[in-house]
Amino acid sequence: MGWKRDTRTAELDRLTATRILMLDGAMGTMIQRLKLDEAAYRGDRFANYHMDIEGNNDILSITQPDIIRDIHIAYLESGSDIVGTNTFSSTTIAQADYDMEHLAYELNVEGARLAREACDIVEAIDASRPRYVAGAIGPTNRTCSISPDVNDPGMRNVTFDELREAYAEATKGLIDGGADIILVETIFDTLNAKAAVHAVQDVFEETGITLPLMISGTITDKSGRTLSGQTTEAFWNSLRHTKPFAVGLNCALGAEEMRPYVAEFSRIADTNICIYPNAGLPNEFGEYDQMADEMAEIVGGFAADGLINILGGCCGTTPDHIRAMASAAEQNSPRLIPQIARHMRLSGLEPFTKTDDIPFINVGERTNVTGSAKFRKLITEGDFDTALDIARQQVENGAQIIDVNMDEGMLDSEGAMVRFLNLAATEPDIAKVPMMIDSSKWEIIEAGLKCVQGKPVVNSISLKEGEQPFLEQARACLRYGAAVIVMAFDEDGQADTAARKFEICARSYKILTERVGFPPEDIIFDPNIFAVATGIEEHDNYAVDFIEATKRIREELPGAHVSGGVSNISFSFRGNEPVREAMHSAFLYHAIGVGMDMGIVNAGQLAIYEDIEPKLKEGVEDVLLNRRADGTDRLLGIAEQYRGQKGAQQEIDLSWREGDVGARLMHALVNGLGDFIEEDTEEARQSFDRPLHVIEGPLMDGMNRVGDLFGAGKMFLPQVVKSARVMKRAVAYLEPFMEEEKAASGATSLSKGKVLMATVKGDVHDIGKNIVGVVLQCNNFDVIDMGVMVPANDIIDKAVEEQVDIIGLSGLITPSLDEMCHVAAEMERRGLDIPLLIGGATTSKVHTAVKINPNYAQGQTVYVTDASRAVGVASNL
Ligand code: B12
Repeated sequence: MGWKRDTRTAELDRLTATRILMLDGAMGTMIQRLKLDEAAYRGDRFANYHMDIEGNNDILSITQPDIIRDIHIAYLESGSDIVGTNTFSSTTIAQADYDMEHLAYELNVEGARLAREACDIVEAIDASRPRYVAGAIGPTNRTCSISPDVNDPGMRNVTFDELREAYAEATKGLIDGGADIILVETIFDTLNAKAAVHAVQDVFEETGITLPLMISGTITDKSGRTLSGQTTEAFWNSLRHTKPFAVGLNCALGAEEMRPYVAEFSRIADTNICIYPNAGLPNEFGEYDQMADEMAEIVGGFAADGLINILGGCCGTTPDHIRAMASAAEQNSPRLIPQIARHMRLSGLEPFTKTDDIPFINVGERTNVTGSAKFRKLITEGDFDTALDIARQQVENGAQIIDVNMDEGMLDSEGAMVRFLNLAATEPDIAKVPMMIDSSKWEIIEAGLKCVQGKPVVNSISLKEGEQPFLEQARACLRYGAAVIVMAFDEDGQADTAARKFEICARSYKILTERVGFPPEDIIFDPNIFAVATGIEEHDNYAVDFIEATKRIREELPGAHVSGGVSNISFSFRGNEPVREAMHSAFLYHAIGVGMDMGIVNAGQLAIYEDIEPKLKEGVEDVLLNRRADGTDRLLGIAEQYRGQKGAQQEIDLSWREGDVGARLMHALVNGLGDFIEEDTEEARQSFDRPLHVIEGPLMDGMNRVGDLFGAGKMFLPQVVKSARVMKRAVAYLEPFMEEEKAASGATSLSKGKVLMATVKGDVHDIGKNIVGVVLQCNNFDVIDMGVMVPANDIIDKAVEEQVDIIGLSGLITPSLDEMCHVAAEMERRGLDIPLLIGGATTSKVHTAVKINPNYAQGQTVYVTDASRAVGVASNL
């Protein structure tokens, strides 16, 4: 049967379900082998061209079409199902190097046409299966997220719109030339890729021809990140809204080095996985010399482990490699596409997934010119460096998303938004978290969306101007790959009653999910937090209205989230910090209880719910919950006592110093108060036999209390960050005493062995791990501490390199349990047999025995409850 584009693409899904499909190998390598000279590149058409064009491989589609067609045929004959067009640099942007911008469209048409001809020739001989042309779109030689000028990190030499325009032209050419698939490849900057896919989707819409889309990123080195700094999962979160037919990796690494990232992709992506690594890493001469058999053996391992659906080669690979890899792949079934749990999955340089383990997301609010006078001053004065420090501090203090707002009448708000986001993109400490692009003007939001490579949140859109603009903006958010905050605002105004709030949110939800195709988990409603206790009776029920609406939204609009600007609630008490702090905490406690799971909060303006003085708490809750008619008057009366006091009441009230040392340590940890921590730790040390017992006694009790309050929504992440800092100070104070203990015990300094300690990937908790490290060191173990968020591969590489005797893994959040299983499986695969210690609050004896241990048959896996036991266990091993 003769294949046509639509029958071929229809067949693609069926084929990928039945076997691993083969892509081709390198085009550049094949061209280089021919050692073409300048004259050959020029051909007849460019014989008198005004500059040298040798090296412009894409021009060969015009000047030496036979060569390009023959290379495609050679790959097809060696087993490729899909060949990529010779169009890697066929954009106006990349062709500018040769003054050939005007040829971009033609290069794409010719590139696709030649590949199609080759496929048709091979299909004519063997029509049993279709052969596919993947229209290749390269990254261009410019990057949208990185400055070309070291002195000005905010500068860019290409914009999102310039890229989008160039990519749209390329896409049209590829489609007109007969491409069956569009392949956006070798992505080192995700923002470039977002521009590319945006353009591709625009062209699909314009032409009415929608082709399968393949996306291939490039992890530049063993840091496991793209050149623009994203991890594999962050990269995927940025692009998964484009629903590609396949996603994966190519170039930069050989198959061996690529393995951990392929495994990661395979785990997280609910689509086909496509990989085409280089033939090893380049040698001293920049050549690739991994032989076909060797490469086939490695990728055969990927196939056997069910990691891949589509396979090919990049730099250095040839038809021999494809033949060998095809026969290795043939013996295995394609990877089964996993079902991935539906969560809001945002990203900065790192992924951020809103799972049920995270009841509440703290959005940093200080980078908002309307909310922070200090930030506004810095921005209006053009002091962006100091303004960036504010963003950095917020992340350090526990903000999981940064809200950026530049809406100020006297400011070039769009310019300020672009500059700030471009600068923030180059600061890894800030850029690691997702951005929230906040403006009341759509133009400013859109300008911001063109600056972020991660998956951001738009704040906000609404039905205020009617359905048409709402639809357009929602569609744009979806195309840019953003989650979105929807205000409870419609043509009649901002909703104030619970019924109106819910009604508008429900209407918005219906439009978004049914007409726009917006994923419900990416919708966040803001049902408007208004000030209470204003003296106006109609305002008395505002907090209750919010809480009731929140409850209904979470119950009746599945997947959607609820957020709000918390400080509004206490507006009537401006200047009275203790009352405001109490109101915020109490409000959050009740709203989170019914499902509010995100909020713009000033972390400095929060009390610990449990610690609010009973009388104040009652007064505040009477008002918030509208429990009595005279609530406002009563609270005003109570508030008088606090007037003029600074916030964070506890810091001034020293009555907590009267308790015993255990109670004082508890109070200091729960409230994040460091002023007396050394003093109290010393007192505790004197009453315990050993310094370690202070850690495992009162200090652990304190942290567990923090954990309980946090888990119950009575403490918030920024407060836990403060507690952790105090805990670290207490532990640091005790360290020299533990060292002393070791010296006094007269123990020889003969090493008992080398232990590698790490907190696993995805987990930042390190207090426990650090303590275990210190305790082991004090007992004559050499400890190599790899820090937090350490990928399996790095742990194993280091263990092998340092020939350690034991690996100790720490993890405190549920996802770490899976990651520990993965580390164990990788240890097994890589032939290790040293003991593996497992510890940290969420780990358990049962989980270790049932889930981790079976992955590691060659070695022993031991669960350890606490630091003191670690020494005994390690010594026995
Ligand atoms: C402090 C803290 C934080 C700090 C961490 C600061 C830091 N640098 O470590 C911050 C604020 C950053 C934080 C963040 C988060 N946290 Co937290 N955090 C805690 C808290 C309150 C205390 C942890 C602690 O330090 N305990 C004290 C130490 C000494 O105990 P330990 O780690 O268990 O260590 C001892 C033993 O377990 C053992 N041990 C530990 N490791 C190892 C390793 C080996 C090899 C061995 C032998 C022994 C061993 O020895 C130690 C000493 O005896 C716990 C609550 C709790 N009860 O644990 C929550 C807790 C762990 N966090 C939790 C959560 C949900 C989070 C966040 C996801 C919150 C969010 N909304 O984003 C983020 C996670 C970010 C991430 N990707 O990791 C949850 C986890 C729930 C779950 N099952 O997933 C907990 C349980 C709180 C709760 N009840 O909800 N957190």
